[in-house]
Order: sequence, then C-alpha cells, then structure tokens
Amino acid sequence: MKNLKKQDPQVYKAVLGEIKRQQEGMELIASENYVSEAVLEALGTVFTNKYSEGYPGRRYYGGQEYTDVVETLAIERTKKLFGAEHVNVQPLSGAPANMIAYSAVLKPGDKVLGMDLSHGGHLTHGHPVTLSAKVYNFVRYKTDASGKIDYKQLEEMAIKEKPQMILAGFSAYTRQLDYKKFQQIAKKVGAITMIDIAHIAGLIAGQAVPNPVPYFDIVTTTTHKTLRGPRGGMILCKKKYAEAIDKAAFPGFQGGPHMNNVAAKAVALGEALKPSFKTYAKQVIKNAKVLEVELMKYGFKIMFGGTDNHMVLVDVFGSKGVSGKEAEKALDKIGITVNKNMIPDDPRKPMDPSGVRIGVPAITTRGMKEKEVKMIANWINAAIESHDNDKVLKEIHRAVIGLCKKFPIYKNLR
Ligand code: DSN
Repeated sequence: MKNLKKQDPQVYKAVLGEIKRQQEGMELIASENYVSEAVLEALGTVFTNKYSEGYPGRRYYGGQEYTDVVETLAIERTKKLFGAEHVNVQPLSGAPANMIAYSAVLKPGDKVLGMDLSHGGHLTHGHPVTLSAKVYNFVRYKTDASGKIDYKQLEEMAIKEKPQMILAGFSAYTRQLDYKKFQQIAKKVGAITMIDIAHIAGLIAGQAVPNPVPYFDIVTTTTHKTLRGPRGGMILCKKKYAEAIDKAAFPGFQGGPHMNNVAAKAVALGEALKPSFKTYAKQVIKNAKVLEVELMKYGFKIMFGGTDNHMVLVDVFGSKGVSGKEAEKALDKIGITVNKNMIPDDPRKPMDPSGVRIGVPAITTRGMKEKEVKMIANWINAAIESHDNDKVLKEIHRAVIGLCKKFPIYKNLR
C-alpha cells in the first residue's frame, strides 16, 4: 500500500489498525470471513472505474469487453456450483438482493410468509422497521418449542393466509430446513418459493449441507459470509423468472453494478469450485458441532436444540444470568468478537437481548480445528463467568492473542 501510505497517512493508519485487529482478534461473528489475497486484489482493480449498466453483451455504455468477461465468469461459476438455471451477480448486497427479488415477482401489498426475526429470520424478511415491510404484507412463522419449524402449522398458516410468496432462510437459525416441505406447501397454495441462503451459501457450495436451489423458484444470497467472497449479493432463479429478476435489478432497483466486486466474486467462486473448498465447508460444520458440545458441557443452553450449520445461538442470560450485551462486551475484552442476538420470543430488548450468536467460518478459514475450538469454548465460558473481573479477562486476552498469532492471515499486506 505504498501509494496510500504516502498520500493519506490517516486512512493508511486506519487500514493497518484493522489488519492488526483482524490478525490478533478471534472473529466469531457468524456472518464474517476472511477473503483470499487474490479476492482482495480483484477488489482493488480498475474495474471500480467502469459503468456497466445492463448485462454481458447488452450494455448501455461502450467499453465493456473486459467487464463482460468477469461478469460471465461469475455467472457461469455460480451456475456450476449451485446447479442454477439463471444467475444475476449484480446485487450490491443481501438486503438489495432481497428487495430486487420481491419486486420482481410481487405487487405492492402482496403477502409473504417469512420467518420471524427472533426465531432466526432476518430483518429483510419482513421486520416492521424495513422498507420491504412497508411495501409488502409479511406474515411471520416461528419455530416450535423443540427449535424445529412446525411444518404442519406452516401449512395451516399458508392455507389461511394465501400468501403470494413463501420465504425460507435465516440469519440466526441453526437447523437444516426441509426444502421439499416448503415446496409442497407453496404448491398447495399457489405461492412462489424464495429462499435466502446468505448464511449457508458456502456450506452449500462446499456440499456440506443439502442444496436448496432445485427446490426454490428464487434464491438470494450474499457472497461474503461462508462463501468467502467480497461483500455483495447474487440472485439465482428458475429460467421462468430470469427476465423479471434481471429487469428488477436494473433498471428497477440499482444503477451501475460494482464491477470490481463482480470481478472479486468471480475469483471467490473459482476458489469455491476447488476441492479444498469442500474440505473447508466440512471443517466448518465439524467446528460448529464441537463448539455446541463444549459450550453445553459448560452449562450453556443452545437454542433450537443444537446446530446443523456454522453457528450456535446461545441463551447466555438463561444459562449464566449474563445478558447478551454484557457477554458481547466481556468477549470483546478478550479479543473474541461475537454479536448479541435475540432468542426466540426473547423477553429482553434487541439492544440487550438474552443471547449471543457465535459462528466459526472465519476461524476455520484461518486453519483452526477441533482442538482450537475447545480452547475457544473454554475461554468463552471463563470470560462470561468472569465478565466483571478485568484481571482475569486480561489474562485470557493474552492467551487469545497467542493462539491467533499461530494462525496468521494476510502475511503480505503492508
Ligand atoms: N448482518 C448479517 C448477519 O450478521 O447475519 C445479515 O444481515
């Protein structure tokens, strides 16, 4: 970064600080990951200078011979990874991807059956504070006491509500969804099916969890979580919806795509096609399972009865009398980053809920395995139990930094 260093020392210093924070911190936010240096390089290319409204071979501006190359690569690689009929790689991120998908197939006021946020859903799946909830009429389904989705109840709701769309997907739910059931219920009531796979896209690409793409009309995702690409979104759909999705993305919702991100998406998708990505995805699942088992041994209550994916949702208040906010703060002090999170029907408030969400995609990218996860679970327990003892927290922090140094990231970035 020699030009940045010389020209803008303030920004340079902040970048260095962030590199150090990422190097020395234990990143357990379930939606974060570390991209490869090749992905970072693609993000920093001259593609950022280019306007490319339209799609490969049919753009509104000239000079597209190279943007067409990277966008086509990203599309073809996504089709191959997920077996998708049609792919749009232009959504700027997950929330825009969802809004584009809704607007492609729904009219304002149409009804969507989506998962409740506190039961693991996502803000953009119809939370009242979002634009989508102002435009469409969301009705929310929940998990049952065992933590599973009650498909019988979902079917009854669908028959009663007659939604135009049934939406699956989550940001804090940890169990495998029954894709076929969603498809069957939607068919019964004539609804379109959509699933948001943002959290598990990498696990699907790595064949560590079942692929929902054959079962759903529309699939949205981000590219920066388990898929380990740059920040961005994508929409996969059946051919039938291809034109509507493309038109809804541009000119319907967005302007020029961010072609440096599209180039970086292509690079990350190329990485996901390699056999090593399958090993990565399987290790993510193994690490999450070890985390679940270890935390349970320490007396933590794991929501939804456990995990089938890359994260656990822990009721820290119910288990240890420490709120999600306090737990997040204590873990911050030992260099472990997680996020406070609502648990199903949480009696506490969103800014200080009962839970924390803990995910392992980033530490798995660093090369950490079962042995390290056991150490991490031990530190999490010790930090939460000693959340008001700064001396103990400092000691644990030193140990966390020691382990992080053994698993370096971005060795060449300066
Ligand atoms: N912010 C992402 C997450 O943490 O799940 C999704 O919006």
